[in-house]
Amino acid sequence: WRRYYSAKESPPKTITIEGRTYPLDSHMNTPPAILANIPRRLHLQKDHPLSITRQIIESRFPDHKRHNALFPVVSVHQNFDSLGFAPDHPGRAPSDTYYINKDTVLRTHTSAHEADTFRANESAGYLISADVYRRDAVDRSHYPVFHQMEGAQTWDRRNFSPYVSLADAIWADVEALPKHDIDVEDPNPTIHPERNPLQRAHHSPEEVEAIAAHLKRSLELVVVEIFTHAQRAAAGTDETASREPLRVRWVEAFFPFTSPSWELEVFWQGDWLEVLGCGVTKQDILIDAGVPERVGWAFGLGLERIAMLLFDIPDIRLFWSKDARFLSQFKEPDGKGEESGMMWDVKRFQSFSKYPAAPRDVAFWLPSTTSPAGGQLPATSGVPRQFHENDVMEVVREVAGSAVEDVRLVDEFVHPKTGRKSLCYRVNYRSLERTFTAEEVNALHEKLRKRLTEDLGVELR
Ligand code: FA5
Ligand code: MG
Repeated sequence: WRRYYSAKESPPKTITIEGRTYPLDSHMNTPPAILANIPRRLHLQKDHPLSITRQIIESRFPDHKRHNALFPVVSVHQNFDSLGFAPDHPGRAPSDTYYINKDTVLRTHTSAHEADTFRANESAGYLISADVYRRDAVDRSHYPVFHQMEGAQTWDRRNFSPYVSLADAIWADVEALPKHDIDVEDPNPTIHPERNPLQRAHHSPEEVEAIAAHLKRSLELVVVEIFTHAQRAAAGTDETASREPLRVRWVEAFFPFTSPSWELEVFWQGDWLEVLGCGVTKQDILIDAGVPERVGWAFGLGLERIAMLLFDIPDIRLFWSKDARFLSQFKEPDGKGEESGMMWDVKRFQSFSKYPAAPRDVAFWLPSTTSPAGGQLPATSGVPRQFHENDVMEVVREVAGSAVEDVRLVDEFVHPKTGRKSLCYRVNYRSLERTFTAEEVNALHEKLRKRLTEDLGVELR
C-alpha cells in the first residue's frame, strides 16, 4: 500500500474513512480506488436498479426489521471469528480480503453483522442490505464491490410446549406463506449425515425439516416475485427467452455459520446462476449472541445477480455507471404507497450500443523461487506472499478501472530447464460508454505492464 503514496512522503500511520480513523499496519492492502466506492451506497440511491431490487425483495418480508446503513469497515472478529471461520480459512487471506490493518477489514459479506444483530434481538426477523468488498476475478458477473442482502428469522423455544411443539408451530408458519407453482428441483435430503449435517446437540430432525421448509419457501417466493416483475417487463417486447418457464434448483452448500446449508440457483441465459446461500443458523452463534433459546434460518443474496435477472442487465459494471443513458431507465414509483409488489413498474433495460472490445495479451515470468509452481511477491508489505491471480486482477482494476470487461488466463507453462513459470493473461478492454481509441488502449496496457513488474515483481516476456 505504500506505493499509493509518493516515495518522498512517509507513509501515513492512520487512515480516516468517513470520519472514522483506523491505525494502519503492514496488513493494509486496500487501494484508494476501492475506498472511493464507499460513499456511493448504490443500494440506497433513489431510482437505482439495486435500490429498486432491494425494495421489491423487502416487500416479501414486511415484518422483518431493516438495517440498510451499517458501516462497511468491520473487525476481523465480526467478519470471520464470530461466524466460526477456521483460523486458516482461505477467505481470510489477503489475496481475497481487503484489510485496513491486522484486525480490521472491509466486510466481505453482510453476515459480518449477524452476531450483533442477533444480540440486539430487536425482532424475530431482520434484513441487512449493504455494500461488500472482495478481491475477486474480473468478469461480467463479478466486481470487487457488490451488494448483499442478509435475512434471518428465528423462533423462541420458550413460546412452545410439548403440546404445540416448535416444529408444529413453524409448519403452521409455512402453511401461512403464499403458495407458488414454479418448478423447483430439490433432489437432496434436507439433512445428510456427512455433506449437510444436523446440529444434533441443538435441533431435532423434525425442527430442521420445518425450518428448512420455511426458509426454502420464503426464498422461492422472492424469486417468483422478481420473475413476475421481469415477465411483466418483457411482455410487449419480442424477447422469447424471458417467456421460458422459471427454473430454480436447490443445491447443497457449506458455510461455517449454518448447517445444513444450501444455495439457490436460477436458470438464466442458458446457465445456472447462483443467487444466494442460506441455511439453519449455527446455534453457537445464537448462544454467543445471548439468545440461546432462539432457533432459525439465515440467507445472503447477491443484489446485483437478482437485479441482472430482473432488468436483464448484461454487465455488472453498469451498476456503477453515472451515464444518464443507464440511470434514466429506472424509476421508483412516486409517493409512499403501501408496499405492494404490484406498484413497481419495472422496465427491461435497453442496452445502448455495444462498443468494440480491444483485447491485449500480457505474458510474464513469475519471480523464480525454490518452488516452480508459484513465485513470491516482493516483500513490500513486510510479509512475502505467494503469487495469487487476484493480485493481477487488482492491478488491472487499479490501472484501468471499469475500462476492462474481463481478464482471462489464456496460457501457462513451466520452462523445462529453469522450472520457471510463465503466464499469459488476455485483458479485454471495452468501455460501456464509448469507443476507445487504439492509442488509449495501448497507453492503458503499457501502464498495466509496467505496474505488473513493479508491484508483482514479474518479468515481462
Ligand atoms: C456468502 O457471502 C454468505 N455470507 C451467504 C450466507 C448468509 C449463507 C447467511 C448462509 C447464511 P457467498 O460467498 O456464496 O455466500 O455469496 C452470496 C451471494 O453473493 C452469491 O450467491 C452471489 O449471488 C453473490 N456474490 C458473491 N460473490 C460475488 C461477486 N464477486 N460479485 C457479485 N455477486 C457476488
Ligand atoms: Mg456462494
